[in-house]
Amino acid sequence: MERVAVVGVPMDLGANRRGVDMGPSALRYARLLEQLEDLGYTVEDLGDVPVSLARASRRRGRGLAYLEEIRAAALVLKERLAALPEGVFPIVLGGDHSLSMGSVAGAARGRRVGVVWVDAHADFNTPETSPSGNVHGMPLAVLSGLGHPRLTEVFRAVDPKDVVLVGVRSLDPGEKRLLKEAGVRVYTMHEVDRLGVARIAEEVLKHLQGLPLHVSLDADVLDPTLAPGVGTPVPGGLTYREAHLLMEILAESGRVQSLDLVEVNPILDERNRTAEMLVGLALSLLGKRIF
Ligand SMILES: [Mn+2]
Repeated sequence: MERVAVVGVPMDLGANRRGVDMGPSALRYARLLEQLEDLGYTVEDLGDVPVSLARASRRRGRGLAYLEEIRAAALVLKERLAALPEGVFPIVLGGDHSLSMGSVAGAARGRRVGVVWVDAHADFNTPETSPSGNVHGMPLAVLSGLGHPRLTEVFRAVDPKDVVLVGVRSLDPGEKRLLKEAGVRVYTMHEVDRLGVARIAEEVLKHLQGLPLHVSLDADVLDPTLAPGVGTPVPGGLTYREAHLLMEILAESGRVQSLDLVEVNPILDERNRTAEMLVGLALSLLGKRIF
């Protein structure tokens, strides 16, 4: 692929920390588009998807927060990606991770795809298992067909057996059970330590053999010392080289066709280093090599 389309989703309605809506700007300021052009890509910035200005700080009551607002924004994203010409590689800039319901469903265009979800969390909660009611803890379950029917009816897009999680180190109890029942393959940080990222990446490619791949990269998979600008930091994350090596090996497969960069919160960041980390990883995934 030689053409890249960048789409921003300035959404924080799925999370309870304000500021992640500024993630798309931070990623653009980190020179994502210019550096992709330096790699030889033709890059088009499609701008941002409209997101409701409902104020997350004014949330009232229980239940799923901002279900309809999130659904609407993710649906616009889904339609935008599905309308891209074949051969254009979409990069979606978040925004909280609930946007990935739209990006995966849109990039898949109704076909079978493999999903590599690189995240400290599994985002596999349902309204029944979620401790918080925040939708950004649910998108991978929704994509797999589990969750609120208002979401699964439009975003169900993958077989959970075609989903692999990498870098996980924080799971809710109900989520663990659902992941096992659904047959999602999970590489926690325990496996990263034991097996190393190179072997995991090769196993991921083998497990998802023959499928086009969507990579959903949550900034909180990185160790918080490298990526402090996230709403839900968890100690013990991927190192700089582990994260790059994972991207480099996935890039070598030639099968990655779409990417999300999510959960960058510039308010919590230090001099935009979290956005810069994610941009560096995107470049590795799109073929930037050391030598
Ligand atoms: Mn996530």
